Amino acid sequence: MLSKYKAFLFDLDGVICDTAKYHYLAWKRLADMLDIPFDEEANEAFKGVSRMRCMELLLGFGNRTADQEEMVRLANMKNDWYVEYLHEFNRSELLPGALDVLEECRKRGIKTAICSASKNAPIILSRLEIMDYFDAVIDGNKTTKAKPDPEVFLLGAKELGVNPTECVIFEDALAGVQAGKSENIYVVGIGKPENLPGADIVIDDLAHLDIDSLLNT
Ligand code: B16
Ligand code: MG
Repeated sequence: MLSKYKAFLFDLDGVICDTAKYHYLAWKRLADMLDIPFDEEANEAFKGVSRMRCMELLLGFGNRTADQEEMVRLANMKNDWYVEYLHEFNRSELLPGALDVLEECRKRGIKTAICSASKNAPIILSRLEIMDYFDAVIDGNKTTKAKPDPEVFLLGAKELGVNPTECVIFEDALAGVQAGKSENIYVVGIGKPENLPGADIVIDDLAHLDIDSLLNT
């Protein structure tokens, strides 16, 4: 392989699979319990954001505050519901093109890592039966700083044994795009260009990825 890119770093939720609706159901259940207004539009702000930051945002929507202990209790409640919903999760939740790109990486010898904020990444990968497609999994259990800090991507590159600039990041959240660009890493945004300023290219989903032209960039 002659390309300067040796490894692909994938965000999980919103790039490989669609967990957003399950996060939404669990946050909505908590919001209803607390009598805080919350809808799918408000849920957009939670994408790519850590669990405790989502908790702060939710309380903010209701002009509420809570001490740290109470916030952890409520966030744990939400997570228990979310994990319960994940029992329904299966390969049908893979986003278009995800499996094809992962298989192509294996064929071409491109290293792969998951670089996600989610502490539930191992459960999700196992439910999707795609664990074997990744050489490294960096998730919310291994990081101390949330995106837009680049920690998760730098750890991914390190675990794969490549330089960060030899990687391509695939990311659906603005904070993830900013994290990658702060280290001068090539970022493919997944979603709408207007939501992902700074990404090197933006495509609707991985089904629209042209690997040959990316590797020749
Ligand atoms: P958990 P990503 C993120 O995953 C989700 O987009 C975000 O909505 C969620 O709050 C965060 O993981 C934490 O997830 O509560 O499971 O630890 O997009 O970085 O793969
Ligand atoms: Mg994401």
